[in-house]
Amino acid sequence: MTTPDRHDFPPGFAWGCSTSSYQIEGAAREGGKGESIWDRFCQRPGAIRDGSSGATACDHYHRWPEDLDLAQGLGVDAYRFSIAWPRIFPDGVGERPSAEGLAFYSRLVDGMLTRGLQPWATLYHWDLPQALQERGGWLNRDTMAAFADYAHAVAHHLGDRVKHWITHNEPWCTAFLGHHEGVHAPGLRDFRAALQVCHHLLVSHGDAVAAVRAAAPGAQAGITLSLHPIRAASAGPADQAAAQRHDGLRNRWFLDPLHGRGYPADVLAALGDDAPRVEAGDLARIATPCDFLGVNYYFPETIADAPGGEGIATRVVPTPGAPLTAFGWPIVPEGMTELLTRVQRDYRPAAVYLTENGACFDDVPDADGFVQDDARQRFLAAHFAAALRAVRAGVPLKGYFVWSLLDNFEWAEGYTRRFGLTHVDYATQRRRLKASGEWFRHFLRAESPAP
Ligand code: IFM
Repeated sequence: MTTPDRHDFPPGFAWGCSTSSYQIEGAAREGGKGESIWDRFCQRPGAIRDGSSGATACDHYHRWPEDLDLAQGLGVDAYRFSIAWPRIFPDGVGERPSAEGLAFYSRLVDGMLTRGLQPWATLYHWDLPQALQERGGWLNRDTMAAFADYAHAVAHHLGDRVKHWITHNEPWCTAFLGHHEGVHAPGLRDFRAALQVCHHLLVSHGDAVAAVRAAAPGAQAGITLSLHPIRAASAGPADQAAAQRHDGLRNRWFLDPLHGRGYPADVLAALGDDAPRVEAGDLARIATPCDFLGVNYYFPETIADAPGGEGIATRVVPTPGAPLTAFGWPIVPEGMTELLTRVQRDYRPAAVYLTENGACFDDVPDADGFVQDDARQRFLAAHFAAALRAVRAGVPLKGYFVWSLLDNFEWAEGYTRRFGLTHVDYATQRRRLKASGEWFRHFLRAESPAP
């Protein structure tokens, strides 16, 4: 497979990199910020692999000019970041948004624009104000209204400069990792609750799209889903049916209602009494037309039947023949092409952006602090080629954001997993572009044929 050149992609194709507030900002209690569910969850013994938290993270709250310089130095067109809701409404709701919180993001956005970076703002990348969690969090329908108010407030203040808005990042993770598996904040283990949360997230997405459009006419709005190609572990009927169920809850549970089809009937049947309570008008709100679909692609899942298992009774088994990242995720670039062409065939979204793709490897800095991460470079090159194949197959793919600009706080894994194009020495906060970052820079400048 030859590595594509930037010029192989259509004119105007947006290249970018992504981050999120809790994973990089730090300054957990500065600038008037309220407590988030992640601030609280990290205090739970055993919740985070290395016992750490995002309290300091990459100290981006103070070092953002240097970080935006790094993004500019890469030569990306766009920078995807997220806004910490508790910086804007420390208690989740309120008469007025925090002037200090808005001023921080206003400076950040101005910093992007002066560096020629198109700002892409995500409204919810998992840091719910703890005050709202005390009132039931995403299980409480009032949180949907609070989210719409928050979305309106930030779009009102930043919408003159931010033209691309993402409502939720990976609602599957919020719902199921946070409320069923209990490995993400708020750490609940209740399948039925997770499904209800998921429904509220989707309704709140539609409401937030409307709020953003009302506050910032002409803005483009969409949602980012973590999607996975699903393969059955065997040709046997039980595994085939399990794969169908798993695809139902992982992918179609989101894609179908967002595209006006309601929840998939086969999944509703599999869920039985666990299915969420849906009120009149909810499905229409979820189906609020979007300007684009954001897709985060990391890996496919191979699925076996798990009779008597929790939830929809499926289990993920190793994907045959696939090498693994340091996180144990199978490396399958062709899965990206398969996923994108499937989304296009089945849903025909107006535009698609890969809002995250990247990989974690065991980076080892040399004596000079430089990381020669050839594996990440190969990973990216292969996935860029897979994206190009999707474009050539007719997918309206308009951009690709690499996860991530910086090594950062990887949720339950703490600082043990590094996804950055830039190495961060957390003791000194020194940043240093990795070999993969240098390769990406060459690719973006189309300076020389990529190896
Ligand atoms: O770090 C996360 C990000 O917050 C959401 N998408 C997946 C990334 C890697 O796990």
